[in-house]
Amino acid sequence: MNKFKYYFILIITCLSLFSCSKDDNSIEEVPLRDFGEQFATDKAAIEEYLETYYIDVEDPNFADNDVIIKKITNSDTQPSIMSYLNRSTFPKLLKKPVELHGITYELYYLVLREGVGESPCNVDEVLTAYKGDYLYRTVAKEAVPASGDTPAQPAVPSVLLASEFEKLIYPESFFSLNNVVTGWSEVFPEFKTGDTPVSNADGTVTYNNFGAGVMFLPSGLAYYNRVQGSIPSYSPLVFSFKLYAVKRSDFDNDGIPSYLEDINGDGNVYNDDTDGDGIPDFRDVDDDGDGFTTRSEITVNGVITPFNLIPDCNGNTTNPDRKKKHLDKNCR
Ligand SMILES: [Ca+2]
Ligand SMILES: [Ca+2]
Ligand SMILES: [Ca+2]
Ligand SMILES: [Ca+2]
Repeated sequence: MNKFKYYFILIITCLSLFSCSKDDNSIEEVPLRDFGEQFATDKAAIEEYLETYYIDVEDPNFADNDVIIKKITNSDTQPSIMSYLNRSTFPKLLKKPVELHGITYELYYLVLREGVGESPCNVDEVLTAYKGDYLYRTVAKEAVPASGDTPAQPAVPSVLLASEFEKLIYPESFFSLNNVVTGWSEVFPEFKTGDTPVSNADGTVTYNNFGAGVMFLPSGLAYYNRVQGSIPSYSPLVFSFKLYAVKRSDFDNDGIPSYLEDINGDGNVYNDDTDGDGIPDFRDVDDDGDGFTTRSEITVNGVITPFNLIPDCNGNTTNPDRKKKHLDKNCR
């Protein structure tokens, strides 16, 4: 029996930085920081940011969900972002646990509006307008006593600041959530697109009622030790974003879109492995491991059966819970 399997080669990237020693020009390896310790540092910075910054709405009607985040100068009129935590109404700040690097990250994201259309799964493509900032702390200065003609210098505390590194207002191309920072693939599936886009006479497209929010990523869910453009290594990132459109992927080209290979329906396609061979269904061309490719199993006379017309074990095409029972070899 032939087994049709694709085996993927993992490209192991070197996770170490190298630097030159000034003394002898030898290469010195800089070890990666501990993920748990770095997350604790990033979490402190993110929570300070959430406590000390507020949302200044550019459009008071929230029609376009354009937000500018500013430092609080008057706590009576400027509620902190943290004050929206677990609120029953929008804006709503939520926390999502993410298991990665042997630790559990707490990922904060602010929902300005959920959207009314479809949600991407974590390997679909998204069309998004977004703005990105990285968080950093200024260096504290100790007080310097007066000396001779030099007057005394007061101590200057460290301050948490945000610096914009990227802004995309009119996106033209899609990003694969499988190919961006981990935080994006965790947060975008929590949002939906909007109404059907309206094409205008001048060639532009108008989007309405799309999902919009802000995500606050610890560096472990962003670039971690890597320097990315102007972003220093180990930077927490803040992205405000609007989800305009979703493009479905079919990674294994088996005729079933990746999001429909999310058998347990948690928005994550990496933890669904029907035959338990270590290759998740969305990358497994033979999901049930019976030696027949999924594509051949759902193709009749060269035409792939649409997912909603694939019968389950009982020949039923209307049972929404049938998932992929049709691929269970026990059915045949
Ligand atoms: Ca597929
Ligand atoms: Ca899943
Ligand atoms: Ca598998
Ligand atoms: Ca099969």
